[in-house]
Amino acid sequence: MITTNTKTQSLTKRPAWQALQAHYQQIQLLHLRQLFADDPLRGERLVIDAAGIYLDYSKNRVTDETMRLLINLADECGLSERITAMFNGDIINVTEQRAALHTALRAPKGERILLDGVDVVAEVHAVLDRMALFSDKVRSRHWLGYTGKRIANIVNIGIGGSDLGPVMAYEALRLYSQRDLTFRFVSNVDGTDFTEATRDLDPEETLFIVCSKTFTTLETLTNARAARDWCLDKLVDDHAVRRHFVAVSTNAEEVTKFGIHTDNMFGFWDWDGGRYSMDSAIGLSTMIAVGADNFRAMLKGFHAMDEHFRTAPFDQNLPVIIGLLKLWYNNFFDAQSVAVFPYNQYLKRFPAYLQQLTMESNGKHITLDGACVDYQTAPIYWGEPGTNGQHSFFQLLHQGTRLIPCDFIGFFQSLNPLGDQHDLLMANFFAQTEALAFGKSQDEVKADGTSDWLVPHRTFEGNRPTNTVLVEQLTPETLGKLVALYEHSVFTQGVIWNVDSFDQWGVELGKVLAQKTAAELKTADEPLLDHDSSTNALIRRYRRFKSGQS
Ligand code: G6Q
Repeated sequence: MITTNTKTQSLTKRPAWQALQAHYQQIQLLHLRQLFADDPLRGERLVIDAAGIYLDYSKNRVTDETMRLLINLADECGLSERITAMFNGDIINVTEQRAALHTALRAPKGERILLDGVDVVAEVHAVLDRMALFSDKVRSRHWLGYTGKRIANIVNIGIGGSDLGPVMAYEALRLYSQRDLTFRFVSNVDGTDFTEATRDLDPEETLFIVCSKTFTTLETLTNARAARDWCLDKLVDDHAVRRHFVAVSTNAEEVTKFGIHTDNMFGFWDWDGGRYSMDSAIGLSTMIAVGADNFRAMLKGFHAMDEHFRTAPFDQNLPVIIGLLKLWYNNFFDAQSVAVFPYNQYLKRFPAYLQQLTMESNGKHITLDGACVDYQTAPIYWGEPGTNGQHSFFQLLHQGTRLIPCDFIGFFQSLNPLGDQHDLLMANFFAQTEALAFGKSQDEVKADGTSDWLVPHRTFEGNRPTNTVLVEQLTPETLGKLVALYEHSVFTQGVIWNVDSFDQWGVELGKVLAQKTAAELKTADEPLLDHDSSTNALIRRYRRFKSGQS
């Protein structure tokens, strides 16, 4: 167990960190053109081909020495021990005094992981089996609504970790989904979200999955109540709730209070954080969409990446290398953000999913020892599917003033072959990383016959680092691998930054902050406001507008 009373050496004082700093001074200006010219096999050497994923990291501003020093840093920070601790279910989520055992969610049946003497893998599979029975019923149209009509629409209500994973997975695996079922996702407390999601649905044919680990989250409970009213408006009888609502939660008491019978509840565990839960019962909508077999294939993919992460030497370890490279730019080149570009339309929600995974996990400035960091932690993650981004913000990547390391994710095979469109997509995919790395020199621009005054504008300095991640095809299994790849790269970084990657006190703060203000907005009497003058004035103005006095 990692406790807060063992002081670890400050990261920036570690010999490996200082060696990296000295090394950075030497190579910071080294150009990728030079690195490739010096080593004609670089593009075949700086690659990892493992677990069905091909990573080419040769277009990074690193030498063999950089990689050696980065791995030294991981070693010095005890990454191996921390990986073992995570897989063993040790209390690595120190501030919440919990294990972070999401890897148990995809452990194969029969494997045993004991937590407080209980085999959690057996529990996981018991829930998976119940989910499979339920989703089979819905998919075979045997789950009937209260009036006897077949359920045709599934609406997932949840937010944050109880929404982003399910939405991303549904979009990613849409090709594998049952097309005669409609899926919608409601997260925002803005009434527009619920209203638009249900506008064309018939309550008699609609099933709500209320996903909330705590079952106390304001947005989700508010939307769930709106859903119940919407349903009962037509179905009238309270008993209808049983046919039209299921819950995914760890809080049976609150689920019952809401009126959902625990027979219709699918559980998970406090050792599974929200943003690490898309492969738990939180993925019920995914399972209904793609079926239990595909869901299990996704778990198999997760598990394959878990095993790779657990066992591969660091220099051949995909999550470790990706994590270390991002850290290299973040902490030594002072890069502020990381961009992720899936060249696959089905992965359009993948960057949003990664934003939560990376920024909620490592957006921390206090170490496990309770000290304030003197280095940067999580960068800002963002992205869009290619090729769309090329026609907007890629300009900044190519010629702006900021260094933005990027991950390009592509697939050999299209799921929707259409003429030569996949070749065109991939041509762009390859061309972008090439252009970012090598740019176009002044001489090359001049040689094109460009007028002198225009030459600086048309010159691309290059040396913009990218990773290329190539996968055969987007399948449930490869999706599981990709998600686990990023989960573990986030963990790798969290270990080095020495932060708790599994708590989220900032999110908790948000959950209580609005409660007080909500009461002040609602009350009929003029409330006594004790915020700052700006917030007080804004609240008064809103109240005046509401009461028609503006
Ligand atoms: C995830 C976070 C957060 C959480 C949501 C929803 O790791 O804890 O995003 O998932 O706030 O919480 P509930 O599932 O409890 O409603």
